[in-house]
Amino acid sequence: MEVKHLNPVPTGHRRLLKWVEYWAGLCEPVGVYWCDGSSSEYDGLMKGMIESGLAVELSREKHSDCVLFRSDPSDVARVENRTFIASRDKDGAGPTNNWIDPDELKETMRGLYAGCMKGRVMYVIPFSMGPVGSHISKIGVEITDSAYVVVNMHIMTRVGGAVLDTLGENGEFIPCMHSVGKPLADGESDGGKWPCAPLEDKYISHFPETRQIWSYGSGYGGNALLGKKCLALRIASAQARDEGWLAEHMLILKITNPEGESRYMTGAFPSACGKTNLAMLIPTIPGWKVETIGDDIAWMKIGDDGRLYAINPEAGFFGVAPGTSECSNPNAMRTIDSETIFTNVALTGDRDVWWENIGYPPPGGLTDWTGAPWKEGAERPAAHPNARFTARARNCPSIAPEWEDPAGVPVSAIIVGGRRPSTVPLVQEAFDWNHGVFLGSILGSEVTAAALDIKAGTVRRDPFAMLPFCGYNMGDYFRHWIDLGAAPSATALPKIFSVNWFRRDRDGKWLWPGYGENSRVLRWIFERCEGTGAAVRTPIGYMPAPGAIDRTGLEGVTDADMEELLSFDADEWRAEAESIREHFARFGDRLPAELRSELDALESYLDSEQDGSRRR
Ligand code: O2Y
Ligand code: MN
Repeated sequence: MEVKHLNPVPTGHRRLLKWVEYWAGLCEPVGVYWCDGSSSEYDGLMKGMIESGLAVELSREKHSDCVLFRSDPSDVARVENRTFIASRDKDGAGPTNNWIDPDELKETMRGLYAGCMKGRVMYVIPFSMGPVGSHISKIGVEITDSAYVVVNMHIMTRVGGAVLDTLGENGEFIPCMHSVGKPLADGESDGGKWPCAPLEDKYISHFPETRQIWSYGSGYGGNALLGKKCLALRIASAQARDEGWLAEHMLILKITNPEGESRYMTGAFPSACGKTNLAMLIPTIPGWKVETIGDDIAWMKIGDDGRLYAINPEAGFFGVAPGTSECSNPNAMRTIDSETIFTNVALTGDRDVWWENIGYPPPGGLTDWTGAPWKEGAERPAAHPNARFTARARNCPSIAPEWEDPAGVPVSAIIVGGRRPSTVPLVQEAFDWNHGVFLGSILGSEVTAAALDIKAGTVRRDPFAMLPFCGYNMGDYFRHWIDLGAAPSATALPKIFSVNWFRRDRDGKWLWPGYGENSRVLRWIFERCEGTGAAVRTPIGYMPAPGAIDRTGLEGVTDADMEELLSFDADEWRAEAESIREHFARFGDRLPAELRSELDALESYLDSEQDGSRRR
């Protein structure tokens, strides 16, 4: 079938053209539109969506160039149980991923894709993850039938002509296929309704060996903006393993001391641990400054000087709105003042946005995220708990000037942190690289929701916060981290730290205030990298020596609190070691011996502590 192009074809890249023609033939769109990433393209698509009723333009006085979308109630988040890693061999995906045979999956999905774009435009989005032309960046091309996806990709990635120029006639790109899975009959329109397919037809599929992404049925976030979790984490993690670098679910921040010396740190945190807040933190300690390089993903490569260099592959933030406030994250509040797409937040009578914990009470006349009138005291929240803002990194007041440096920034410290009410101290430094990998591999948060049918107090392990994002066997992922540490070229690797902002006392009270006060911990990490911070050796790592965490001006944290925050309880760690052994057992013989040795060393210390001989 002849493909109808709605605008001039901007590339002579034969493989790309053949790929687009193949999908156009199968999906039967009304035509193919090549995206150029321009502001006129963005404005035109947005205007169309506002006119069709899919989007609401917000008041220009409150939020300039901002819109609100409301998704279908069945399409509000990443769908982990419909996310697949289709490697040839089931062990390639490992015990933590959903696996389907790639041939079988492709057959099923081709059936779904056949005619799925009837009545819709097929958009082709050439995009770069990372600054265009950086040796760490990668190019992707997303096909989608969603204009919502196009405008979000404009913000989250670098789209357009410069990408095609870099690609040339034969360059490598990662093909990303997406459809909302809702064909239109003749004369039918969406009528302002969010198009998507039922849950059982949604597929977020990854083929790591052939570096392909096929997504069907969802128009939301990580399921549909394929540069983010699908490419920059699941596919990139497999590429990184093969090419000797790291694709990680980590923020990147820059911290500068009063003398003007700067260090860069990356941080892995599972969801709901305040990762975006930390990336945009305003320090409470005088003279210190934190700037943002990225809030979600870091790609890291060893440089010629043996250090690890990181880039943020993204160009925007897809942040959770509920909980974001002037108190929790003033920099995010400024970032979303303009050029922002809100999804599933509540709308005020004067076309402003509102969400739970925004820092002020709900004004009257609210419309909730489903489009229904909403009153204070209602059982359902006004904003969906996973409501999002898509905002430009360049609008963030704390963005570092070098955030787009193609060379990346040299990383001094890698931080891992979960949500642990007990056991894990406020901060600890790994003894060495392998011990740091061990700390990353056991990262997790305590589960409180009884609804999940999990015993309260159970730790849900989320190694390096990569559980939903590792595109291959997690045992091999651990191996890759260990091997990278042993690479002859890796002569000046970062130190690795574990943090826990979420310790509680026996009465359930938070022991640490968090937010801007976390700068006190970052300061200690900074000083450890400089070789100045005082530390004591404990069986679980180096911890701040008494007084080494600057508490000047910090109210509400007593000496006793500090002691508890930095304590090591052998009984708690005995239970922890048992739980780690169970966690490690999942990976069978793919678990690196080095990690087993780390656990053995911890357990042998705990045993000797019982008989008084103290071995570690
Ligand atoms: O629900 C979604 O589709 C988005 S999930 C997300 C978005 C931004 C940053 N991180 C995440 C995540 O789940 O880690
Ligand atoms: Mn994330």
